[in-house]
Amino acid sequence: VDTTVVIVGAGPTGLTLANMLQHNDIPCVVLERRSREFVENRHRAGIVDARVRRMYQDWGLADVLGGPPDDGILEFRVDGEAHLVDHATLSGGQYGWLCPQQVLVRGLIARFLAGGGDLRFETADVTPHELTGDRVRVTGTDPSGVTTTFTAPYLAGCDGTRGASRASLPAGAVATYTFDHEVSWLTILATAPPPPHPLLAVSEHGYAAQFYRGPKASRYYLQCRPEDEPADWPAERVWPQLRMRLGDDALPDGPITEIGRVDMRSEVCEPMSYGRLFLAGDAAHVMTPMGGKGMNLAVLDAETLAVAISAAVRDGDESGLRAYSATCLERAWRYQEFSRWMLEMLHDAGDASRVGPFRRRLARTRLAALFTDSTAARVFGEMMAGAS
Ligand code: FAS
Repeated sequence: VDTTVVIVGAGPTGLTLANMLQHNDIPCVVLERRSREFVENRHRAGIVDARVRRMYQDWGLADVLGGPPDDGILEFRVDGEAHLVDHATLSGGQYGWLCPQQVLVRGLIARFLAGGGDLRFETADVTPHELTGDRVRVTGTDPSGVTTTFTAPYLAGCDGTRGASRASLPAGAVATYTFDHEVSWLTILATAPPPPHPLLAVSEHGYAAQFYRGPKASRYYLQCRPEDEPADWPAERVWPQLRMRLGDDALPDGPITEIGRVDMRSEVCEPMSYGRLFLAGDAAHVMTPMGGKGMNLAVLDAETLAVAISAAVRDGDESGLRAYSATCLERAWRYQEFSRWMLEMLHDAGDASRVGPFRRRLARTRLAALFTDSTAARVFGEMMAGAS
């Protein structure tokens, strides 16, 4: 199959890129190893920030966003005391969307297929070859066992951190920067009423949070020990802890539909391109869920790459492709710094045993500034809206 762009991975990044290329009449093929049913039910992110909402609108893709608008208000509960921060107003009226990741993925798939897009689920053993010639060659095997060869001038690696794209890079082609934040969370999905606003709670008992994940669903984060396993946390232990840390004895509960542990670690791969391969989204950088930026940062890479490939194909102008890595990395490091700033603030301000009294006071000072210092609050609002 000869095309213009081969995209590996049908997550938010690959599907956003595919829809944008389709919008610009640039042929592409998407190769996804999982089934449609699997990718459409992978619950992860929950908020599309204002910058990304505008991006989808600009590309005529606003209809892929399901769910209600985000009113832009976060509730910080510090030792049981509530502080509402209206980051939408602080950012000059920029509003995001409460769009769970699986809802966005469903919308992007439907839109791409409705436009006649070539999206091949359950493609096994995707293997990129010849990354540095004029054309890349990628092989993949369909469910009937037939192996197909795809050739194209451009290859987009949108297949996450453990995908085939990263694995196809020769040793030394990229440097990988990783960081262990030494924080672990239980990540819990439950059929329980979502909070009126995202709720982030700081207390001496450890961090906890609750987010919208649908009209009858909530996502909870509960700081735990790194050695804790989900099996150590049955419902009769989870709910009292959540009530205590969220400071709400009347917190409604419900069936826990998913529980896991996420160890907070970050990763950035430099550069984000090699020959004809362009890494995008989690294939190039991983963020913690703190600040809700991982998916938002990922799809901004897709837009940068769509614009760059379009200029190269239409006008022979490859300057965007040459600048792709630097453009995306500048943004990725800003998002990593914001997420780390927030993670430190909300964890060091809580459990004193973690970092000692001096850093605890620093974190408390950072939190207090968020509620009292208009400059600090505005900077926070701008980052919550998403930096371009
Ligand atoms: P993805 O990993 O989503 O998609 C990659 C795709 O490539 C997958 O469909 C995979 O099946 C496919 N693939 C992999 N290897 C392949 C191969 N060899 N061949 C073909 N296909 C292959 N972000 C937020 O903004 N807010 C949050 O609250 C949040 N919470 C999270 C909670 C958890 C538990 C996790 C794990 C992540 C969370 N994230 C959150 C981050 C997450 O949303 C990612 O940023 C987002 O999925 C990135 O999208 P993609 O880059 O498309 O990668």
